[in-house]
Amino acid sequence: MSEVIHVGSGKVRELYALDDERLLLVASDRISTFDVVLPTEIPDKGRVLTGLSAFWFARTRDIVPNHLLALRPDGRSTECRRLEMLPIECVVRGYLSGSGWKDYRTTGAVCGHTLPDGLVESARLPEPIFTPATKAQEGHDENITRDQAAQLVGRELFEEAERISLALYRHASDYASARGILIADTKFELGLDADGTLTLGDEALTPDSSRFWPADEYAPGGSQPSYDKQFVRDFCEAAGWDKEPPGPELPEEVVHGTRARYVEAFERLSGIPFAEYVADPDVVLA
Ligand code: Q0N
Repeated sequence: MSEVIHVGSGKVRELYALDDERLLLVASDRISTFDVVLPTEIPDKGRVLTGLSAFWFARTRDIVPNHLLALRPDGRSTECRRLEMLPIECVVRGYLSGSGWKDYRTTGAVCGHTLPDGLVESARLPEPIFTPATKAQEGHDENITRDQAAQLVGRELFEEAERISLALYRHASDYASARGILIADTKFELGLDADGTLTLGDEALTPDSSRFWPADEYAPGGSQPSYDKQFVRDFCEAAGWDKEPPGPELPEEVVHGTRARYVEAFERLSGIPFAEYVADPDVVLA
């Protein structure tokens, strides 16, 4: 039995070394809310996110090359090209929410983008904006200005990362909104391959790396329901949980309702029945 080298872990994903050039990215069924991983898993969540990410990778290869080499038959593991990751999170926002809304309310700007006066929470922005953030080892990523980001990666790479991120967001948000899902914002991780080519890594355009909102319930002027996690949030609020770990166990109906939302997002966006993906993950690459 050879040693498996654990390269890194996120709240809900693990990364292992396969060899010098390749990594294995494994998406678990764990779910986090209010920044805490809950003790109850959502069956198939890791498969849904892996399949959706692979679906987008296959459809955005003309915009930017990506790290995906192969999907494993389990549907939750991907073999990836090892990259040298940029030290910034590439965030794009099409709507004013989360830290973007917070920064706008206090300063009128987000990451150096001055925005029109009078925008309400969840407002659609006149144009999507690139709002880079630092990669925090612990706690929250911190929004930084374009100049700070350019200092971290160099002006030329910064400009290419911005152009790629905006193009990916525009493509995906147009596609998703036509299928009833608003992508309020999203985070990309870009890195350099062995040839120095800027390449899309991590998972992309999933509900864990983005804010998905149901388009038919969109009502600017307050916070929006989450496409995927709203049942979980509502349960946690009603349970009176103080948002400190450990989080509450989820009841069966919340687990099933949440699983159904993930599967629905997969099917709406990909147009592929989830059972077909489970039977043969490569269907999302066609
Ligand atoms: C890498 N992270 C981010 C997954 C995400 N292809 C790659 N090459 C080199 N490094 C990385 C990737 C990718 N993807 C990405 N860390 C390393 C955070 N991780 C945390 C664990 O789960």
